[in-house]
Amino acid sequence: MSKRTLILDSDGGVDDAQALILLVANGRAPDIITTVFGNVGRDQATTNLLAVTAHLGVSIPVHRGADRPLTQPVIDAKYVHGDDGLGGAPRPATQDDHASDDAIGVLIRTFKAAAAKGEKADILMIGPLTNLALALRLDPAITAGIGTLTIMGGTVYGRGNSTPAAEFNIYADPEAADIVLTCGVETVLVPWEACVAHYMDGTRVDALFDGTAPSMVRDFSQALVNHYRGVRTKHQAPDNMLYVDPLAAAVVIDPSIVKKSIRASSSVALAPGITRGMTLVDPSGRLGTPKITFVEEVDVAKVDALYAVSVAYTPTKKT
Ligand SMILES: [Ca+2]
Repeated sequence: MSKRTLILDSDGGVDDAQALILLVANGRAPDIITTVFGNVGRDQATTNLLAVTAHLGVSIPVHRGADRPLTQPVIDAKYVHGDDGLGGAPRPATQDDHASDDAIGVLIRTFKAAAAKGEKADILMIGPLTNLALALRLDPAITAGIGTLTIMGGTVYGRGNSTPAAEFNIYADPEAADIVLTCGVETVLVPWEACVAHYMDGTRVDALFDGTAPSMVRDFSQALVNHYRGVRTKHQAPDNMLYVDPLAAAVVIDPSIVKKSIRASSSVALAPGITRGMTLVDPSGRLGTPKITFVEEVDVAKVDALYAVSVAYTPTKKT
């Protein structure tokens, strides 16, 4: 059975780059990439993802999407990802140009084409949820062509990172997130607390890279992870590599890694104040929105194994 079409929607940060490498190295390369503002601006995110595909020796069409949220001002996370979004990691000598400025149209056409054939396309979203929200607003019927929507974002126990209550990808565009989380498709959310709970400690990261033959992908990955470790230790966090976006990518590659999750109705707090951008988790279903899956625990040894494969990846051909 052929795999479903996979779309990767990304804001081009350090862990986005690692997620894309993880997908390609483990046989689940996205067919289409759409970009969005977030960790850095939309255009920088686009450049970054094209840099990653160049390092990987693959050609994947990259379509530029939203450069701002639906209603609020743009925020970024350069304090984590660096001014270039990739922590200054080495760039390829050459890279492809982006395929179009019509990510929203691409999403709509891809899901409609899938639905017309009685099929579905999967989407992994690892940035703010603006592109899919815009697509759903323009054509709500696209839900018929959406298979599994996997998201890195939100919280399950109410503990955020951008604010005490809100995780970055949701906080960056709460109105968009509310549209997406309540649209009624099969949704698997990998929340911030799961990202904090699943990591590789710094000693093991060093051992992994030391034990892997040097290559462009290995060296690029090492620069990414070491940048992130540096940001963490500068802020007195433990020296370890939180997976974050690669954790959501791992769930797409192997859904069986999920060991514990909650099914719950959800909605996003939109009111100004300390709860803005918080994902409400309602297992009782009284909220009335469609239930989605909040991941709590994964088999981290399996994620480690997928990550080791990604670090050792060498391009087999230039397509
Ligand atoms: Ca991201």
